Amino acid sequence: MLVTTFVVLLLLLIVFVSWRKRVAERQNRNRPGFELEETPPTFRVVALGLQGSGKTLLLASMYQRLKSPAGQSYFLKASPDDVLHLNQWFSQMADTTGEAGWPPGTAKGETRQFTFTVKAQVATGVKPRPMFHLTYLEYAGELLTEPQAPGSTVQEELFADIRSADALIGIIDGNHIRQHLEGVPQGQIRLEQTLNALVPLMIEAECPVSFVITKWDLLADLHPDESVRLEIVHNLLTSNDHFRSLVKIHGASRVVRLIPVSAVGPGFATVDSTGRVVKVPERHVHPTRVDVPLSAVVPDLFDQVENRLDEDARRAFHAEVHRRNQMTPLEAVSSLVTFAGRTAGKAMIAALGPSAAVLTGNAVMSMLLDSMGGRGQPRERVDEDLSQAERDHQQFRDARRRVIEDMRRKVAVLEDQLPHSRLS
Ligand SMILES: Nc1nc2c(ncn2[C@@H]2O[C@H](COP(=O)(O)OP(=O)(O)OP(=O)(O)O)[C@@H](O)[C@H]2O)c(=O)[nH]1
Ligand SMILES: [Mg+2]
Repeated sequence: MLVTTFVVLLLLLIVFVSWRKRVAERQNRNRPGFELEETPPTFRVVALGLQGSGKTLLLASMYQRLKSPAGQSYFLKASPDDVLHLNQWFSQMADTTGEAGWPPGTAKGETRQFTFTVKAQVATGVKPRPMFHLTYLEYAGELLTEPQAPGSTVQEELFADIRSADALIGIIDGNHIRQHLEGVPQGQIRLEQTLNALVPLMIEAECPVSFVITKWDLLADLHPDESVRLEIVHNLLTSNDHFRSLVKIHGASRVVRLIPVSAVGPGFATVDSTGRVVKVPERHVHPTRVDVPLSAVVPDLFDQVENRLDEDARRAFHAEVHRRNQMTPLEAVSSLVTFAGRTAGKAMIAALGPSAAVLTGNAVMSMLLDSMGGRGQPRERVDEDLSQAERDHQQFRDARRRVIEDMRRKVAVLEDQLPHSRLS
């Protein structure tokens, strides 16, 4: 009898507690001004490359590849004015009829920041929503090597952008590598020049760094097996002391990548007897891996944060990821503020480095925690008991997680196909 009364009382208590919790949640939901929306954070990318190394064509080709969600869950949206420029470069590059030639090199005064919004479909029948922004600086390569004209500030601004970048991409001209391997002295000189200009700028960076070999199509004859081809290039680069020391320093806490790309694809161009890159008539562009360098930015930044945490902070971080997976969206939003104030949260913000992303710290933190939570386990269901706003938010977070997983997948495919793409 006593036991039955105790069990009944216990059940009543459980029912009462869960009812109070629901009432409190409902009150929270109706509280005016409670913000479920997150401001999409911005990650700044700077590609460092000398004059003629292929920065502009890579940018144009990358946008062309990612402007629709074909082959991945996300796509890039740019301003109409930026789209005009990107399309113009791409069409001129792709045109093998008549005298179209290549798009002209970027002039010193033409520095321009492209802002791409990474968008994804959150639910069927709903307009795609912005997940985050990526900015990409387009500038004249000569600014990296030539003295600044008196009174001009463009070079100073470029170096300030490099210092505040969330990711640096070192562009190495594949044509110079080809020349070097063929024993043409010019190739070796230009490659040395490139590394002399890039390594000092990258060595002190706190953000992830990667290297891109452009004009990969021009290296096709090096070896029939692409993996061996990259190994040859990898060995050539690591024979340079400065390059090797950069990889050693950065590789201690993060991945340093070597990504071979071609803005035009195999067989589109060739090198004539005077050493100029010329188009082959009637060929079509089939860009190679131009989407990978940008796809690696956010996953690499997040992995770097995790690698920089000490043992305790990492444990707290994983516990938070696990807890977050069980929470309602509302609980997840409010717990984020608490977590950001705790030691592990502060360590994470510090590990993000002096990046612009920190300004929108909570949104980045939410992205980071969610992206880790998605690894290997399905997200919790969309709870029947959630308000519409919470359900929307949950769907938004699920879509954002899919975007980052897709980006990770692209990098994983690269590593799988070309093991030498991992320098560290
Ligand atoms: N074969 C081949 N040639 C390329 C590729 N990308 C660029 N090129 C060649 O390299 C030249 C320079 O490319 P750009 O993209 O204009 O170089 P950039 O780094 O923007 O140069 P600056 O604007 O002067 O700093 C092009 O005109 C092409 O001849 C590529 O993927 N394959
Ligand atoms: Mg250019």
